[in-house]
Amino acid sequence: MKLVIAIVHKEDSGAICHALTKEGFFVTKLPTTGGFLLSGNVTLLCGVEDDKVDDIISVLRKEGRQRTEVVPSTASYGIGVSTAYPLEVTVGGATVFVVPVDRFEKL
Ligand code: 2BA
Repeated sequence: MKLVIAIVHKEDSGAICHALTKEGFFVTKLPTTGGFLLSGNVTLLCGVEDDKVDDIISVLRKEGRQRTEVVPSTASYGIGVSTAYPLEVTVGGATVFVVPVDRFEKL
């Protein structure tokens, strides 16, 4: 079994959760904050059998959109870093970690 941890844009999170649950996956949605932009994103936790991991990644690929975000010049971003000019960064459709699960129980 694997735990798929996916960090997605909050605007895509509803469609992604809907698509995952429609396909029969169990999902937990956590409100999170990116350390660089310091803006809200969403982290999804999905425990699945090994052979289903690629199906989840296909849904994320389909529903998650890459975006360009502009950090205003007045903003300070990250840990104590600030920019004199507006800065453009590309935020990916999803950042995905797949980790092994030693034990899974529902009590
Ligand atoms: P943020 O940390 O807010 O980062 C937003 C975007 O800013 C990133 O998009 C990347 O394009 C840029 N960025 C982040 N850190 C940077 C740095 N140290 N130097 C230059 N540019 C930087 P993504 O890479 O698509 O990441 C989207 C979100 O996924 C991140 O939001 C963060 O919450 C999470 N994330 C990405 N990589 C991660 C990792 N290796 N570990 C943990 N979380 C990660």
